[in-house]
Amino acid sequence: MEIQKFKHDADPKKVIAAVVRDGAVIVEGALSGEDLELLDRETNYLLDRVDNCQGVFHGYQTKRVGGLVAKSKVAQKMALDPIVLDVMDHFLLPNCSDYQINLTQLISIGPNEKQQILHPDEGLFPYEHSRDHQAMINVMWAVDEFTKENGATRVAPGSHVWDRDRSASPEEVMQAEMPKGSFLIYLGSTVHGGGANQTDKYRRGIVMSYCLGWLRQAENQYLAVPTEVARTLPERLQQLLGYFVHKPNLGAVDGQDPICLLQGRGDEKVSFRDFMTKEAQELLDKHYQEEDSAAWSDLKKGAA
Ligand SMILES: O=C(O)CCC(=O)C(=O)O
Ligand SMILES: [Fe+2]
Repeated sequence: MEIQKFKHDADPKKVIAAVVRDGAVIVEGALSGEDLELLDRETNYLLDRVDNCQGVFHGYQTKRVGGLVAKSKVAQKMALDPIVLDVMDHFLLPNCSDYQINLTQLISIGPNEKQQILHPDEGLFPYEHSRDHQAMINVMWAVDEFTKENGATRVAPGSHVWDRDRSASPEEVMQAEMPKGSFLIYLGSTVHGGGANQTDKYRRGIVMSYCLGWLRQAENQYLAVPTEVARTLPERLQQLLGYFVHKPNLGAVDGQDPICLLQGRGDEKVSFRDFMTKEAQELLDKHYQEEDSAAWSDLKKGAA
């Protein structure tokens, strides 16, 4: 099985269908030459200021930088890429009232780095869920061209539906070779890992990871992005950082949507409000209209 490739102006439905089938897809040509030049400078600046990671999983010849929404203008744009968000809507919205950024990470695999162990990223969340429910989805953006030689991400297409204890045989693993400015989308259940870098240059990639809105974020976005910076961002990006109430009742501050506080338009007096899903609101309305205790027990079942 190959990793299917699309251009950035492709029909999002076809991109989604490829992810449903293979658990991974490549989309090319998502950044302009100007964005790529700026990204090159932004990432080099950040990488000059960090040391190599220390660990077999993160690597010893690899550098990583987080908090990219605060640190890179181009990353702010990447996080809101329309095709990426179409894919997230499709896979994540059936199981949450909104999703959020899970983490942002610049990964620069240095010369002589060994290949990373193959893994699914969703192991981060210590709960077992059914295969038709995605907890997280990652997007690996190529800052440099990804080649077999420089450590293009290794992926086992189709592994998103394998039994969890099955491991990939060598012929089931492909490398996500792609020009810079492309991205690889892979599900949290898809088996993958960084490749070995056999060249004398770094391979820079940026992971933008998204997860269900009711999970704990791998990277604490409220601290990774200082409030002064978060305030200046587009509203959709503020919501993706986690400034929203997951319906009906997660993430509020004094009963209010945190985005109102971030944007400086909170209520003057404390005033709790409901953030019901449409279904829950209908049941509540029914209950209060009829004072019907059967509807109330339906609501409790629905929320369980
Ligand atoms: O750098 C890569 O290509 C993949 C890295 C990865 O999968 C990880 O660190 O979890
Ligand atoms: Fe990974």
